[in-house]
Amino acid sequence: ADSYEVVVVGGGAGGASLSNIFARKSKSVAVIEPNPEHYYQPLWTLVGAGIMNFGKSARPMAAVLPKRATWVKDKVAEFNPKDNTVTTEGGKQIKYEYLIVGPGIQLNYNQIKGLPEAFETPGVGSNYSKLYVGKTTEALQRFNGGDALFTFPNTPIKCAGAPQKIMYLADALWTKNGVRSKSQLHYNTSLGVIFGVKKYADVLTEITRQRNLNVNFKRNLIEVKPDTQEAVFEILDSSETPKETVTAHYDFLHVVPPMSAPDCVRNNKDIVDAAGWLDVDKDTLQHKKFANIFGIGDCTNLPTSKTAAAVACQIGIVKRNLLQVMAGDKPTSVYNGYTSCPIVTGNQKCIFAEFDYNAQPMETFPFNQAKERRSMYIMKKDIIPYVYFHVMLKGYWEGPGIIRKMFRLGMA
Ligand code: FAD
Ligand code: UQ1
Repeated sequence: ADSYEVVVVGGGAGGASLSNIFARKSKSVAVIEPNPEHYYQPLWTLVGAGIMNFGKSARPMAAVLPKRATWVKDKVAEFNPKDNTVTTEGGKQIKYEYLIVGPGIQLNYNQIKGLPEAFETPGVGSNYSKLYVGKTTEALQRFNGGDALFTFPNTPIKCAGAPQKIMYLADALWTKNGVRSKSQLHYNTSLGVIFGVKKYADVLTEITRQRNLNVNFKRNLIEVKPDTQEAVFEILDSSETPKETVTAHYDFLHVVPPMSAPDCVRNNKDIVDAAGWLDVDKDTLQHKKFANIFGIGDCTNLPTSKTAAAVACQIGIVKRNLLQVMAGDKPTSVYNGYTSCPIVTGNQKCIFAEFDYNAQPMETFPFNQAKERRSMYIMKKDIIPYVYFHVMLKGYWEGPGIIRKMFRLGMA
């Protein structure tokens, strides 16, 4: 088998950044990544809304992975942590001394009955997949009034704000092109709150009231019937078995699918927790059973919201802790759970949520980030993507902690 000091699974936000760091710091690195392109997915909200071109979110994978690493263009099929190897779908065995696991999260669209067929019809889109984000754009444009539904599934997901961001952008677009007055917008979420942090939830609740956006809690999409343009929701707090359902008619439907860790992770009982996520220490990001394995990003069971902003902070923790482990020491860097969700709330407006493991706001800037601001929209649309591609992926950005400290010093 081919053998490397460090093997990185996934060339996404976490994997590409860490492989660039360890290409500089270790004897040999391999990255296992099947996709010829790398995507900055946070832009897909704006792509779906028709504000930005898809191409802006993509780079050739070869351009973001380090030259000094071996790119294995294949998919991990199986982890064999007791032998320090991984097996690929192409049948390769790859041996490692240290392993970084970052294959992201899996979209399980097929768990919703009728959905694959519904994507073949107009009016149905989903910003979460490169296959369906363009369908959102088309459906938003051709919408001519009626019922618009926006869903949030009954599983953990990446970027928990994205399912409602597209509703605010749809509201703004339809107001501009004159169809808003003949339409009803409904946000059907499996959760019992609009957002997990009270400070931002209060503002979002007020926004939905003012704009006449109807929010239904504990509603989980289980079936789409494209022939009759109907969506079936399970009522999660129903006391009956089986649970009661409601059927709603749609003219526009934005679907966020159920998600899980990728199959190669969740099917391996040695490396996951009871819920099927990669089982890592929430402080050090080291695997709980295998000391030479670290996890990063959406595939892990870190009890924080799954975002690229969280990954930015996790990069520094994995970097320092893995270097300590490679030197024979114990890992001592501790992750505070930092995550961020820039919630675009309309035409050039954004609430900039930032918080930690305790769901307490942890804001970077010396003003109230729960207020809708144009400056934070520019931050989300132009500045952070620039930082992501030019600084973070190269391994030189560990989140905005440094900016936050600068402001604190300046204010003191
Ligand atoms: P990813 O970046 O998804 O990378 C995973 C990589 O692993 C991929 O390249 C994939 O091809 C590869 N892979 C998959 N399976 C295998 C396998 N078996 N073997 C090898 N490689 C594999 N985050 C924010 O911070 N702010 C936002 O505003 C925001 N908005 C979002 C909006 C949308 C619509 C979406 C979809 C996401 C958004 N996110 C946002 C979330 C953000 O994109 C993710 O949290 C982030 O990309 C996670 O990084 P990752 O490295 O864990 O996974
Ligand atoms: C961030 O640092 C980051 O990494 C580049 C992201 O990922 C794409 C983000 O989405 C966010 C919000 C941050 C936080 C950045 C600042 C400037 C507060």
